[in-house]
Order: sequence, then structure tokens, then C-alpha cells
Amino acid sequence: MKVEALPVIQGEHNLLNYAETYGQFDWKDAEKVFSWSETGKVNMAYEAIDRHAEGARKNKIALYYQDGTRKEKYTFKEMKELSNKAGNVLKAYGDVDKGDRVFIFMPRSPELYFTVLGAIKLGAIVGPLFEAFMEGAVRDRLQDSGAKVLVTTPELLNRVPVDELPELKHIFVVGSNVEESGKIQDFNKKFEQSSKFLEVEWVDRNDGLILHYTSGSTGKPKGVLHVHNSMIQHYQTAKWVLDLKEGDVYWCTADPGWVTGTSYGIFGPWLTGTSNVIIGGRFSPESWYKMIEEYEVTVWYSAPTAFRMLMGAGDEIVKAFNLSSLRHIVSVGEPLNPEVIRWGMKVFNLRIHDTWWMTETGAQLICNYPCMEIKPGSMGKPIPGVQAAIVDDQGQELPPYRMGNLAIKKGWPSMMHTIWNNEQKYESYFMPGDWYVSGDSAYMDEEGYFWFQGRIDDVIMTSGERVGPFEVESKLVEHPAVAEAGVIGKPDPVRGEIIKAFIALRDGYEQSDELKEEIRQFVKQGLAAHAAPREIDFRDKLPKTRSGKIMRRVLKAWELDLPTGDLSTMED
Ligand code: 6R9
Repeated sequence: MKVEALPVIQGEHNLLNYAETYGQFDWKDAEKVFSWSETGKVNMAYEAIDRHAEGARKNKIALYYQDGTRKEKYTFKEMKELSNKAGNVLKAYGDVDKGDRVFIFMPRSPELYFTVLGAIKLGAIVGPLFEAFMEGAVRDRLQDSGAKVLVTTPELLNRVPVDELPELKHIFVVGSNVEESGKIQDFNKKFEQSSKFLEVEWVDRNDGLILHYTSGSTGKPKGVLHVHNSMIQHYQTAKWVLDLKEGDVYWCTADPGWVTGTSYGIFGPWLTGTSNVIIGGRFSPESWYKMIEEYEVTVWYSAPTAFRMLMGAGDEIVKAFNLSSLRHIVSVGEPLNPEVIRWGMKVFNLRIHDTWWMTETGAQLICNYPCMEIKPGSMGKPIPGVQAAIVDDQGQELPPYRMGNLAIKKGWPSMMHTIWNNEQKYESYFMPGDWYVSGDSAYMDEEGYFWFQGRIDDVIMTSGERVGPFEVESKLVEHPAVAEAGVIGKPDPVRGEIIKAFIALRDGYEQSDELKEEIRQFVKQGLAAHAAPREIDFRDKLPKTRSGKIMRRVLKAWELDLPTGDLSTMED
């Protein structure tokens, strides 16, 4: 794909010279920002909140919260006290100790954040769940993790199959006038009465911090365990990649049920002492732009699916808001289509910076930085301290432009510690040469930029050509009629596979065979004849995860009449 690079942004960025820093950087030096590198007293919540509350940032706003009914703000000092109170509730009435699993199953609210931090202060392992999970998904995760405590809301309580969870001892319900019985306790009442003083539990850097369940293409979701040590990388990437500085107001749109909503919705911003905006409730383009305007957001971290929705809502509504506070936009979760970057340049006059990482990697690994040229469609380059490569199935490095496994040399600070109850699964991520194999396929160009092609299983082999679905999808969304596209390989006796596209049309476009043909020709001329979808199906909506990923395996299962596998993370 031919692209025009977007030039470096001049200015006072935290990372000023990528190549030089890459050559010199050592993680051993990075951990020195934390006093625990000398004292040995480690706790993520202390570093994220208390450290600032005890210093010059104590009266700085840590959290701006807003949803349909609430609008609140809290300083670092208040966050310290309120998370202490939540910690005291969990300790006194939930008997929470170091290493216990405390699960959080509720929509975003300030209490969610107090509770996550409070649990971490006790040395507990936090398991955040999406509020949209149904009973089966909740049961699988609580059972597998052996959760002892659950914090939820009255609305979600009936999705908790209490009888099937013998290890679950205490359920705290966040709401007013909760009726207490059996395991169920009124969180708010106890919270009111709790002390704002709490002794932080000092842990080892490799003690458990957070457990994120993530789905593979088959089997039950797996629990990815992260440890306190990951703070080194959360901090460092919040500096380099999010470019967070003292005066910033930062908004990460992700829910804490997704790793982006914890690593960069909680840890990254607060470790750097940044004012963090958290918005609950539903998505609408108007309300999102309104939040940027109202809080004068300077740094915004979101996902391609959201940017595509905003793009679909048109350029006119952007003009109705004053978005001049924005200075840095960052994206994660799915490949960022060049079309979306071009749209961003047009409406925000800013580059959107793609970042690549996974639940398992805990923090950003391959990124675009303000100090670096952006090649639209590329994920960027590995952060300093991280070595990335394209390897074959034996772990041999491949030369530029060869498509293969995107792999990372083991040893970055935020790497998962294990897969809960499944050491074997954990081991299966690694290849000879100490490579962590991501399951994504990509290639690297001669300048060291990485280009995403698809999940390994998604890559299409058609008439002997390897086609990454992302390239085709990106071309498809450039067509004015196409809002979203998902592309799969469909088995074909002659060609091996043919390319089949599922397309959701933009408002105002009618489905027709002529339009299909027009779209086919558009890809053929814009990309390559072999990359043009031979079959196109129109759908009102594409199956997506809650973090916005198009679920190609579901498209494929539909097409081939196969079982769809675990769907608990699918959007409603
Ligand atoms: C943080 C997160 C991980 C998978 C990953 C890849 C896809 C994430 C991407 C991207 C292309 C990017 N992915 N970022 N693909 N470009 N910038 O998303 O974690 O939910 O575990 O997903 O998401 O396929 O392997 P997670």
C-alpha cells in the first residue's frame, strides 16, 4: 500500500529522539522513579495515588467523573482517603487478604475506582468484568479464579449464580438501602462508616495485581495475570506514548473490563500524576465531543471502532464543539485504517497515533510517537527497551517485507506473569529464542515500521497469495458507502480461499448488486485484483468485541456453519 508519511510534530515531547533513546534505554534505570527500587516496598495503588496525595499534587484533580446522572471530581488526597475507605470495607467485612481475588462487576462509577485501588492496597488481585456479561460469563470467570469477593450493583446481582460459586464468600452491593442477607452486604453503608486510614500492604514486585480474562478463538476465556512490576512500563509508556505532562487532562474511553481501561484508564495516568477523565454511560458522537470540550481534554486515547463511528457521524457535528484543547490522540485495539487517520487530520488537525499491544503484554509495545514520522496503516516501532521481530514458525527472524509471526523478545516489565490455573497455556506463547509469539501476523519494512496483517488464523491464502484482511478492510472503508467491513477467507476448491467481505453500509446507502460490484472494483483498482472480495454480504452490524474488535472468527463460523466458540466478550 502506498502511503504518504505524516511528519514529526515539533515540540516539547517526553520522548524527543526515538533512535537515540532506543539505543541507550535500560529498564533497570526506569524503575528508579519508584522509591521501591531501594526500599523494596511495592504497591501499585500507593504509587498511583498515595505518593501524589502525600506530595505536591495532593490538591490536584485526579479524577473527573461524569455519566448520565452524576458529575463529580476528586483530588489525589481524596482518592487516597476514599480508596482507603473502600479497602477497609473489603478488609473488615470481606476478610480480604493479600493474594485473594476480588472481582468487580459494575458499570463505571467513582466507587468502582475506589474499590479497585482499595483492593490493590490490600495486596489483593483485582478481576474487572464488563457490566454487560451475562450469567455464564460471570460464572466462568469467578469459578476459574476462585474469587473470594465480588463487588457489584443491585441491577447486576441477578446475573451472579451465587449457588454455583462456593469459593465466593462475600458480595458487596453498591447501591442505596441494599437488603443484606447471606453473603450479600451493603457496600455504601459500610463505606460511610469506614475509616479513611489504611496501612498499605507492601508486596513483592512479582505479586499479583490484576487478572484480565480474555477469549481465544476456542475454549473458555483465560485469566491473564499481571503483577505490580508492570507499573514500570505503564509509567514509562504513559510518558513516551501518551506523552502525559503535568498540565494534561487525559481521557481514555476504555472500560476497565478491557485491559486498556486498567493499564491506561487507571495505572498509566495516575502513576504519572495526571488528571484523569472517566465517562460512564452510553456512546454518542455529540456526548463525546462535548466531554472533550467541557473538560478541555488534551490527550485522548480511544479505539478505531470509536473513531470510525465518529467519522460516520460526519464532519459537521465536529464543528459544533470547541475541541481546541486537544493536542495528542492515540488509538489501540484494532488496526487503525489510513482513512481514519486522514479524517483525523482533517477534522482535528492532529495525527492519530496507533499503538499495538495485547492483554497478555500488559502495556504498549509497538507505537507511534509524536517525535516520529507516521506511516498511516503502520503500528509504528517498538518502544525503547523492547525488541520486536517477524519470525517464522521455528522462531527464525524474517527479513523486511516477509509476512510472519509478530514476536517480542521476552523480558519487558509488564509481561503477563502466568495464565491463571493454566501454566501450559502460558508456556505455549513462547518459541525458541525467547520469543513471545503474539498470534498476530505482520511484516516489518526496511525502516523498522511494523505493519499489521491480521490474526494468524485470519490471514487469507488466495491463489497462492497471502492477503492480510486488514488491508482489504481498510480499502473497503475508504469507499463512501462503507461504514465498517470484516473480511475472511472462505475455502474454495480452486483458489484455496477466496476473499469474502461483510459490510455494514453508512446511513443513506441502499444494498444492491450494483453497489457490490462497484465496491469490488474499488478494491481491485485501489489495492490489487487478487485482494478484491469475490463475495460481499451486507449486514446491518458486524460482530464485535466490547473493545471494538471485529470478530472475524464469528463471521467465518457463520459463513461455514461452524460453532462460534466463546461469545462472552461479544457486544450486544
Ligand atoms: C490492547 C488490546 C489484542 C489484539 C492484538 C491484535 C489487536 C490491538 C492493535 C491491534 C492492529 C493495533 N490489536 N492493537 N491490531 N493494530 N494497533 O487490544 O488487547 O484486547 O488483548 O487485543 O488486538 O490482534 O493481538 P486485547
